[in-house]
Amino acid sequence: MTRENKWIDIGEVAKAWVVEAAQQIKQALEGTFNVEAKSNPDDLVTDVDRSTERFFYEKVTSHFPKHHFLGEEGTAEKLDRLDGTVWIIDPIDGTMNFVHSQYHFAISVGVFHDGVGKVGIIYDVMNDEMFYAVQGEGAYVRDTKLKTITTSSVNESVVGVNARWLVEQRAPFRGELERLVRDVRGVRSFGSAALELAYVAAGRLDGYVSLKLSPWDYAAGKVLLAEVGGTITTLQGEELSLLEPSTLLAANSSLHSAIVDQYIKGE
Ligand code: 2AM
Ligand code: CA
Ligand code: CA
Ligand code: CA
Repeated sequence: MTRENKWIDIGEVAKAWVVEAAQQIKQALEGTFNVEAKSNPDDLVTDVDRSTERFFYEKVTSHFPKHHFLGEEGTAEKLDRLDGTVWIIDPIDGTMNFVHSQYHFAISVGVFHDGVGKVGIIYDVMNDEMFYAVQGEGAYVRDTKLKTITTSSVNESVVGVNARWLVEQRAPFRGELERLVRDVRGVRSFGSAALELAYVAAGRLDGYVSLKLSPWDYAAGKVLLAEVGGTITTLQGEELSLLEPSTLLAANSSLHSAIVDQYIKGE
């Protein structure tokens, strides 16, 4: 049987793996696990991040030997191109929440083909909330189809932003972000970039800003946002690389252009 859109089938397989990985993560939370700092004391990794990434790596390479794999914990070799099918996976997004709250963290899985987003899955493990999209087929939360996101002005918007960026003297765009944070209706900080992107797609946040994210943080969110008319780029409005870290701005289209034009590029 050939399906018109093979990405629907790949998406179903990926969702089943995500549910299986989530069960293993919940089991791990009942025992003890090792926590280490990576680049700095706030940058945590646990055994569970690594074993979950390995679980996906083994699933992808055994079921789809021609596909490529990019994950935060470096299970696969470094990838320098997006040709063919690439799985971009963050096994646990929001590791600090995982360690400190045992709540509000996600598995993020994006599948891209020749650089085009095909499948996006963001799964809030403890809340059992699955955000899911296949290119051209719409985006869903659980079984509910997400609507096209509505536009909003800056002063009627609630935006996700990490407060740390505003007190970091050397942070780029600090002054611009300070002005934005003053002007918006409210700011929120959930500690999981993937969930914040899912919330923008679901209309729970109007926008999300970060000064440094990597492809695994936003790959799945990019696929979700494309299905609901959201815009996701660097903070300066450029296309995201999917291979290198960058700044990030995701929002409804009018808020996105207002932030780029009036705050980042400056009037
Ligand atoms: P992580 O939990 O997978 O590391 C926290 O504000 C958000 O930023 C999380 O989604 C976190 O992903 C992400 N992040 C990206 N780079 C980070 C870093 N160097 N240190 C901490 N969080 C980082
Ligand atoms: Ca991390
Ligand atoms: Ca992450
Ligand atoms: Ca992670």
